[in-house]
Amino acid sequence: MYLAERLAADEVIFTAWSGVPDALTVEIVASQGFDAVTLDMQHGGHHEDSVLRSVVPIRHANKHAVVRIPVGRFDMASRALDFGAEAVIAPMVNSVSDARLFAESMKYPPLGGRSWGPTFSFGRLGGTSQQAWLETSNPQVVSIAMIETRAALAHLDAILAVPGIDAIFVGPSDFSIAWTNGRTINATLEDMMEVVGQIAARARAAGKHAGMFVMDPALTGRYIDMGYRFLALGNEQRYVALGSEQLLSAARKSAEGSSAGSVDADPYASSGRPGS
Ligand code: 3PY
Ligand code: MG
Repeated sequence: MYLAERLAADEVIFTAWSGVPDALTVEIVASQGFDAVTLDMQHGGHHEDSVLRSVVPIRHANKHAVVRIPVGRFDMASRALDFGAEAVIAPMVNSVSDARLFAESMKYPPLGGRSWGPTFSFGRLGGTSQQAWLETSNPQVVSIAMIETRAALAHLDAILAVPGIDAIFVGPSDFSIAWTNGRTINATLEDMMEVVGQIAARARAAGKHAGMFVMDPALTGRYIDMGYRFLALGNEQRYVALGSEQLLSAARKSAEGSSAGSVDADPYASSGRPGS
């Protein structure tokens, strides 16, 4: 089933977030319990070549491949689709004109201006004939515009009304900076929850999907109740940190009182991890 069909059925989709530009790492991420994997070209290390290669293990794991392009790089949106992505997330869509350019790169005519050439995606997504591909691609690819500034909020209804924009996705870190006029970076800021809820409600009222980057997994239920369905969790750094912490603390706990006597404590327990 395509991601577009699952969103249309109002399913909750959990996407992993990958910033390590390496198909072998993406293979490991894709084999976890997520529904989709998002390859991040904006703040993550993914680039054209790593996206081209990383879609393979994602498809092999029967997951949906999603790509977040860098700001304004709508040419990469078409390329991500040609590589086999089912959805593209465009950051900082702050105006109707940004939204139009994005939609233009995602959809074939007459809806948009996407150029023909599904060189890799045809095989990777089970294309049958060129004619069928032309007829089914537009509804099957999902254009996701990020709402993460006050300008985007001011133009939200007009952005949602752009034909070819299928969903919005809130970037809560950038949005918190905007919401507090540059004073705070806090993706879970309680003060912005009401407007975050209104964004999802307006998207749904316009017949579009809503997505959210979930920084605190305990907020997941609240976001779902607001109407968010496409939910992004973590990145490789976080998966490794959480998994290592769980393994090591279980091992240390079991080692206490063993014949080894005491074991070294977490070396970073008091000083914090490098880079954190
Ligand atoms: C943000 O929170 O600003 C994001 O872009 C999340 O990916
Ligand atoms: Mg952002």
